[in-house]
Amino acid sequence: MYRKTMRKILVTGATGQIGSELTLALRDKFGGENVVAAGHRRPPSDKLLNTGPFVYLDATDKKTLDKIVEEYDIDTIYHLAAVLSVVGEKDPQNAWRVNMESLYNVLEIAREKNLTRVFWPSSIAVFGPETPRVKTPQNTILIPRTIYGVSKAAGELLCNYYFHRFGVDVRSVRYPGIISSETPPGGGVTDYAVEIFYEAIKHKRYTCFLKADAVLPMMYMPDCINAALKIMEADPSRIKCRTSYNVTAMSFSPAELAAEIKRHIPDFVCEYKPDFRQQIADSWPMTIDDSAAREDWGWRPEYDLAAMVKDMIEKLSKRFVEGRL
Ligand code: AKB
Repeated sequence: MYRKTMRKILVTGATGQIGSELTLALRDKFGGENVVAAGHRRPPSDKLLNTGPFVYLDATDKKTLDKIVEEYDIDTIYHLAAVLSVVGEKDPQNAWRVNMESLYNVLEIAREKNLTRVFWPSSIAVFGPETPRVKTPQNTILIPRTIYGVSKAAGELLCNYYFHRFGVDVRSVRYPGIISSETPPGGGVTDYAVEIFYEAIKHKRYTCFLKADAVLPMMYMPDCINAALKIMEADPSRIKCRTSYNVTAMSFSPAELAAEIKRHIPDFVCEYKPDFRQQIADSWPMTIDDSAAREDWGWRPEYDLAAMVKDMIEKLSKRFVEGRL
């Protein structure tokens, strides 16, 4: 069993939106000392520092990555460090370098040291304007228009190659936009769906950078974490797709999200001033077919739009009242 043979986990990008919560979930499950958090761009939270080891790591630096894997006897890596879609377009050369070099380093170390397992998130950004936008299939056209999407599509092929050529047990899901209350996202198109909550609670107003009817696939953080844990626990025979699995939980437009928030904050007003980010949203799917993930390893999300909004507002309102927002 994976759990019994598992010794130590390394999480790169542990101070980011997903990493900050996934690291804590892994520490709960496997013990704080067994989960090493690595980051370098954002400062680690007290919670991250107080619940287990923290190391400074730029995952494009293979020597340091290698040293950490040796020192902590790591056998499983969750490689989350990445430059996202909007930030990536500001400096495409850097986004390609960071995203590809870090993934290559992780896969090479997994091959050289015979690591047990690697998790690497892909994204709906692998799709492009030629892809069917409704119920986007698992196997379809991947011609992304952002450098982030290009690096994710190339990364999927690299993971598939390392599995078939070297037997590296790397597993991946294509995350949609992730909504969370703990750590803000780091520069993507779907960031609006987090910003809107902070502004609604603090100022009762939000100006959205996407059009009112720009529907995108989304997921709440508990489901995002569950997807990573579940695919990593599945028996290898159940992972039939070695590029990356489509996963989704809900799809909504900014107007639908604003209407749901208004049910909790009646005087909330949302305005729309679409900018260059709308063009990226237009190239991404509206809804996703994730039946392969459901059939192969039992993927099933728990949160829909109403449940997610209720939970976000409860959590952020509490922080606002306590002066911590
Ligand atoms: C982004 O908007 O860039 C990310 C993503 C969908 O991967 N949240």
